[in-house]
Amino acid sequence: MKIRLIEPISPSRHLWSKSYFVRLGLPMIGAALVEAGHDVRIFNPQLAPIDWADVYSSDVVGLSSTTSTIIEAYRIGDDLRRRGIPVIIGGSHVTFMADEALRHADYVARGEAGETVMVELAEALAGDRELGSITGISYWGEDGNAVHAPLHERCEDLDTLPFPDLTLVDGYERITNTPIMTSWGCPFDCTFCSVTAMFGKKYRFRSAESVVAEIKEKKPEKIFFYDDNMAANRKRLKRLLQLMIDEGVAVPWGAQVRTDVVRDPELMELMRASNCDFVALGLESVNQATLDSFEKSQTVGDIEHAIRILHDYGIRAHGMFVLGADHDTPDSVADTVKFAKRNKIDTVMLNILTPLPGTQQFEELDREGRIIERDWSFYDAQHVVFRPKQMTPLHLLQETIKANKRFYSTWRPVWAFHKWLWQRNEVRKQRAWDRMLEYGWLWYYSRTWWTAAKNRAQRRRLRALSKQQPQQPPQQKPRPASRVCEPGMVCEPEKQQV
Ligand code: B12
Ligand code: SF4
Repeated sequence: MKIRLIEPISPSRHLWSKSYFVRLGLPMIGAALVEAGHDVRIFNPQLAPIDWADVYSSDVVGLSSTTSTIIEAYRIGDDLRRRGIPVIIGGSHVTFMADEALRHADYVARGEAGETVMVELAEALAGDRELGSITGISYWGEDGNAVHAPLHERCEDLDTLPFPDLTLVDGYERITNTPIMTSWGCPFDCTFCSVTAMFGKKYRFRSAESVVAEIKEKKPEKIFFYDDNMAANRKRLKRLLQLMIDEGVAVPWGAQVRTDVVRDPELMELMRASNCDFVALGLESVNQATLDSFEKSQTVGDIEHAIRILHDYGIRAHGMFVLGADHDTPDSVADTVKFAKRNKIDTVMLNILTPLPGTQQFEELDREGRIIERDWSFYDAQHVVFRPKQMTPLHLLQETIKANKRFYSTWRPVWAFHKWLWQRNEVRKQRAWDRMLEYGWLWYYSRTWWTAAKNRAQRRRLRALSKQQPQQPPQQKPRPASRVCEPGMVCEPEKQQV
């Protein structure tokens, strides 16, 4: 069967517009489909343009999406269905918004196990299987009602999953930082994060042997481990890093970790020895009350300590912050940048708090009537979609843009250029070049944010909203029972307008 898979991108310019990172869901699904004998190509417009002539002649198209890309996925889904091509959408957004997604697709894949769902759907479309036998899928039943099959069981042994096949993605040669995922789920439960709702609180990880086999197969120059919390089990991470060193595949790598990673000197030594280049830290806030409200199990002291130790080991720290929580005041945003500069955090990502479907945060803000934006394309952590408690939405937006400008000041790319110019060591020279491009883009992005029509429109809207009195939260109504609302999942709000 001719199957095409598409990862749509956000409709307008955003923080990640210049990056070549693909999510691994489609390459993994693609690998499973090829194994089952299908003809597969994957498109991600960030890497290469979509070959529409090819897509329009396929037997079925699979779309993968997050909340900020879902509007584009729906647009593509509507177009394909008008042409009579069956469409299935999967990913973290539709897992929690299946009824909404069914208005733009024939099938919706909820939860994990996309690789099994897609292979089984292809069998069903070929007439070799009953649709009703597929778990984790939603579709329109013959009586015109939505059918939500129970979720597929969580994969207990990640070693049984196929290695994501990046070569199926058009333009994959542009991927310089090879993505590899070694674990799913996270034992923490931060209120704003949808990872645990999607992949569970149980930390599941692949064997070190399986990961090293994938590295050997892909022969990367650099690796970005996509794990949400790479060091949630330190013992297994130590085994993996040791094996990477022993097998001679310890290329420069980066990963997302928590600040607690620095508590283990043996692990830090192994990270250095295995060429850990940078870590992305979920720092979230420099306001302790906010950290506590996020249930982050982390103190401001932990953050300062972690940055110091990482730098001692020669590892760059990328700090990811979330701004606009109920305990944040207008000063909190500026304080974050001061803190980041004082502690010499190498790069920062200043995210505006974004209530994502599936999270406790979404539930709460929706219940309190504080969600002010229902266009999902604004749910990219660079726009304000809710009414903050201690400042106006416009204030939060403007302060965040200003803070970005303050952090990514002109001297950063200039300094990196200077280092590149005078550096004689080839590896360091390349690093300085990469830094210059990164800082240059973030400098440019933070200064031209307002020039995008979409962003100007949001500023106008927020300005108008900021003049209005906050509305009283609506009377709480019990949620209607819905078959799609399963344990750990949030039901769709009734008033969704997509
Ligand atoms: C790598 C990553 C990134 C990369 C690349 C992302 C990209 N190209 O979009 C970067 C760093 C650029 C990034 C940026 C952002 N990210 Co991100 N990211 C991830 C991360 C850590 C891994 C993604 C991945 O490969 N997962 C592994 C694969 C296997 O999972 P998957 O793609 O979901 O696929 C599974 C199922 O969903 C299903 N499936 C998926 N698609 C399909 C399609 C079909 C047809 C079928 C049948 C099944 C199916 O099958 C797979 C399992 O078998 C995830 C967290 C996570 N654990 O997934 C967050 C995550 C996807 N990101 C998230 C967010 C919020 C963002 C940002 C908005 C945040 C920000 N602060 O900037 C931006 C948005 C960027 C954009 N594209 O607009 C959220 C999305 C939640 C949501 N509801 O949308 C996640 C889930 C993390 C979280 N905190 O909750 N991200
Ligand atoms: S923010 Fe990080 S630590 Fe918290 S639940 Fe999500 S993945 Fe886990």
